[in-house]
Amino acid sequence: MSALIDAAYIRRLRNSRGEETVEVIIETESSFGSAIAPSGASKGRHEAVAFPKGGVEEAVRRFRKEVAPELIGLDSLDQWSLDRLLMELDGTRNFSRIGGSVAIATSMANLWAASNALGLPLYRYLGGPSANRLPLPLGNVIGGGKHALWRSIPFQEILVVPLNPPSYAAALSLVVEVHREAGKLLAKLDESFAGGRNDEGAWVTRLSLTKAMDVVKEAVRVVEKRSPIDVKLGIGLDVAASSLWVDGRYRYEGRELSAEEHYRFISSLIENYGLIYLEDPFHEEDFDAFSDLVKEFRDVFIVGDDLFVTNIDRLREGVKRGAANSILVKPNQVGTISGMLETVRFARENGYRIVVSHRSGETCDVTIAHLSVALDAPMIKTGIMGGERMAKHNELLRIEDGLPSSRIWNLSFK
Ligand code: 2PG
Ligand code: MG
Repeated sequence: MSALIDAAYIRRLRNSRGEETVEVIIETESSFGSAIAPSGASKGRHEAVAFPKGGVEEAVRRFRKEVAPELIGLDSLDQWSLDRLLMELDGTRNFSRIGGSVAIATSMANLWAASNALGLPLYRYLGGPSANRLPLPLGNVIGGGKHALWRSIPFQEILVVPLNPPSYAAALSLVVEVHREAGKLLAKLDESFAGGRNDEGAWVTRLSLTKAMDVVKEAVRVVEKRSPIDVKLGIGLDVAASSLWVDGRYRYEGRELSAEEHYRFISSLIENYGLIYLEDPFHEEDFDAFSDLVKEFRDVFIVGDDLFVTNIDRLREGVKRGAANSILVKPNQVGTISGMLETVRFARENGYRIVVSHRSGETCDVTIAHLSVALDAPMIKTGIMGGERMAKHNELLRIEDGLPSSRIWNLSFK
């Protein structure tokens, strides 16, 4: 069986921040697939470059002139060869010539075309017969850092995740309730609060970081107590610490902390708030701090995002140095589905946990919802509120609905 590609198109669209991005459409003799590239705001230094010099216009021009003609006649079912071709056509280490956005949109569009050619949902095509387990939704309730245009908390995301929900539908309803409850509390405690939300639909606030964390903790308590089922919710943080690291110090809330002082503050937060998830607590070159934290808090998800950028070489370094125990998987950081799969396989072999993630600039593209099931990831980080975030949740509800014997991850034994 084959599904030869007979056409490939590109068009310019916009993401949830109103920035330009690209959609790629692949047609085979018997099917069709399309995908839109997401975009980050707090990008890792080592991730694929989104667009070449010359921006979206140049990326589109290169796709039409150099990429599309080469795709014609390729077998869509051979994802590996298509991704290799994209790398060869680009010829750089970080997709700086054709642009990571063009690469990932092409790679994902092909994955859809291939699944459609076989009449399978994407999660089944990629994950095989055993892909029947839903991830837990990890979403940000209050946000700041580079995702808030106006002043908010210095850390990027205060997150919440149900640990033992009976279904994705129940899990989603819990995180939505926590978000709503936190909004009500902010309205009481923060005089300047007017319901403002950031790039990912998380609330913005002028409260201090720890006050904002208290709000989330209280919202969790209220929702747990009210819930008719016995369910536990965990709290997490994406510190996005690279954006706080300036001239050898962590600078936030008027303080200038040395690496050691910041480390101590992070450990105190884990202890005081019972955090179960910590993403990028240190800047992207400090592998040693990530490895110290794992030694101290083995059961906590210590997650590398900017640290690993879904890149196998960065992860190799991490494994060698014992840095982190989990990896955030964002396909556009590496630029191809095959590159992502290679990193995920290596992560698994080395006992790292997988968390599939959106970017702050998103569209209603739902590819990552399918990837999270195909990869059997324990969590998907895709925000809570906003149409582009809800698109992923709704797709996971559809997947759950279509699975006669679906299960969902349970992390309550931690
Ligand atoms: C992150 C992401 C998504 P961005 O840091 O984890 O929440 O943000 O896409 O801006 O890199
Ligand atoms: Mg992050």
